Amino acid sequence: MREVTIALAGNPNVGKSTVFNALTGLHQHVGNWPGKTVERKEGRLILGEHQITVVDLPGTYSLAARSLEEQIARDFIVRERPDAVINVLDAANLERNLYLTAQLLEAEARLVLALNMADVAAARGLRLNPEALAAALGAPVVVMSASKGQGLAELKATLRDLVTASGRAARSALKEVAR
Ligand SMILES: Nc1nc2c(ncn2[C@@H]2O[C@H](COP(=O)(O)OP(=O)(O)OP(=O)(O)O)[C@@H](O)[C@H]2O)c(=O)[nH]1
Ligand SMILES: [Mg+2]
Repeated sequence: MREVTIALAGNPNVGKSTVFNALTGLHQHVGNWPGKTVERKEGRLILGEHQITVVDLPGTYSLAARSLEEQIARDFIVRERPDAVINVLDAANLERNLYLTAQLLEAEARLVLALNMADVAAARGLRLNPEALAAALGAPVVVMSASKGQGLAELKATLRDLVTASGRAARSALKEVAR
């Protein structure tokens, strides 16, 4: 089994921890970020042959590193280089949420977009176009209502595709070319 790390990033209160709990169940460890008072939650998820460590990052509006939370999120993404980042977004406030997405893309994180709170968006009459978003950003997009367990199976399937050996090989080949 290959060790894979996936981080959850997103604005405050968009459902990151709900997704984290749904993915890792009871296999969680809660501590603090080294030298900080901010809580660090890590969990385990098995997908096929992959043993995955899932890290729930603090909620941030950007990676500018102005606050402790932003600094922690930024350092983890830039230094630890997780195999994938699940960017959880509030589908009812997409425009505001996509600011962080742009910064994650700039940091060359390998993203999966989880358009969460789809139930809230639908109740407000908003129509989501995940295909257009995926095409524009070059990242897979999953529509979810995490608190209702909706979209979880699709998220797991997407993650599984992303962390397969071929995905990793393609990425290291890309890195070689970019050098
Ligand atoms: N209606 C609705 N509520 C949701 C959904 N996902 C999460 N919630 C609720 O939204 C609230 C915030 O969820 P959390 O998972 O704590 O959000 P978070 O992103 O971890 O928040 P911070 O860690 O504070 O940044 C909770 O009350 C959840 O139950 C969803 O898809 N639909
Ligand atoms: Mg949380």
